[in-house]
Amino acid sequence: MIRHDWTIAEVEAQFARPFLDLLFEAQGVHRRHHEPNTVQVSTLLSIKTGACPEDCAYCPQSVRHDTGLAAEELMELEAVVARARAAKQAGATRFCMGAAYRSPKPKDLRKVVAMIGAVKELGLETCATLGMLSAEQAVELKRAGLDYYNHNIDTSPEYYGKIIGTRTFADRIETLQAVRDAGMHVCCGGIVGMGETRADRAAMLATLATLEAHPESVPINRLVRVAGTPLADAEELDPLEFVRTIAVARILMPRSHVRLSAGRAEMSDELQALCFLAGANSIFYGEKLLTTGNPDCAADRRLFERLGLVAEPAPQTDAAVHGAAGTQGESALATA
Ligand code: SAM
Ligand code: DTB
Ligand code: SF4
Repeated sequence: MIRHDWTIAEVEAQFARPFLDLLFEAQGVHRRHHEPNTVQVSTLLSIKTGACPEDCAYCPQSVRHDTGLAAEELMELEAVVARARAAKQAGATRFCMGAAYRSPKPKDLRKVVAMIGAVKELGLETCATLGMLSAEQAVELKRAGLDYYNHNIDTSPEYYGKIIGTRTFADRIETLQAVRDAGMHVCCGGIVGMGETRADRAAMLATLATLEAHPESVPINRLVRVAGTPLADAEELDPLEFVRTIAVARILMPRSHVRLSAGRAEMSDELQALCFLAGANSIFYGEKLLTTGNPDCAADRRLFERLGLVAEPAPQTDAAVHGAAGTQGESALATA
């Protein structure tokens, strides 16, 4: 049964269970709703980097934090397509384009619309994360063929104000609603390890699990502590608490893809294996996230081989059906 009425107390009770009970149930839920041993593979590209006017305390791209990051203008279409083609060749099935915007300007959105069309032509699923959207902008992106829009709530409503001052939690929910109303898949999750309490982690997951429809994709990021950001010296989260967060997300949102997202570069194979056991079934693949490091492709190929994991095939898209620039079956990661 898929529930949308989880109370925060119930979610906290999930977090408090004995670790093995929690993992056993999460893995059971996972197997009832998903192919076991199969992981969805997405590649990220920062199409516009740095100089962001927002003040998100975790983010190396905020203009307010001196992280030594070089700002870059919106990339040209051809360069984006080349990166998408390489991602497909390496085995990704979804290509996520990220831009350091508060919200996209009309001129920029037109360029992103062209990128979405071109990436889709390659037979890849498309995802974008461009900040806040109006209802009209969401419709424009849907028309362009965008499959997923990523917009995270990041943390609990209560802790949110400690992390971000330039836009509210309610703003985030409004954008998510616009994405839903436009008919796109929602990718929405958060970050743990920002000094929040377990109650905050529970409230964040309860917020996602009580949305009218669960996000199809739920990225759980472990904070990447970047020098120069206010969270550079945040205390490291207990790795087993991170695994618990994944497990609770899996139990609350059985049909969603739960993505083991930022922070993998600092995780052992053993910790990642526990995250998969807890129900994670998606990763970011490629040596860079947006501006920080991620395991390289060879390391992830070894990880998949060690664990007997295979990449989830892309759903049949029109482009794939018509054979447009398709390289089905030639990916560097074995597919299910
Ligand atoms: N500017 C847009 C926005 O914030 O909606 C899109 C890009 S933004 C970088 C996308 C997400 O990356 C953020 O919502 C946050 O969850 C995640 N993120 C950013 N910096 C991070 C870090 N240092 N560690 C973990 N996740 C991070
Ligand atoms: C998400 O939840 N995590 C990704 C993606 N959505 C856009 C971003 C992680 C960024 C980590 C810090 C960086 O590389 O700049
Ligand atoms: Fe800007 Fe997004 Fe980074 Fe916040 S998370 S500073 S909105 S790029």
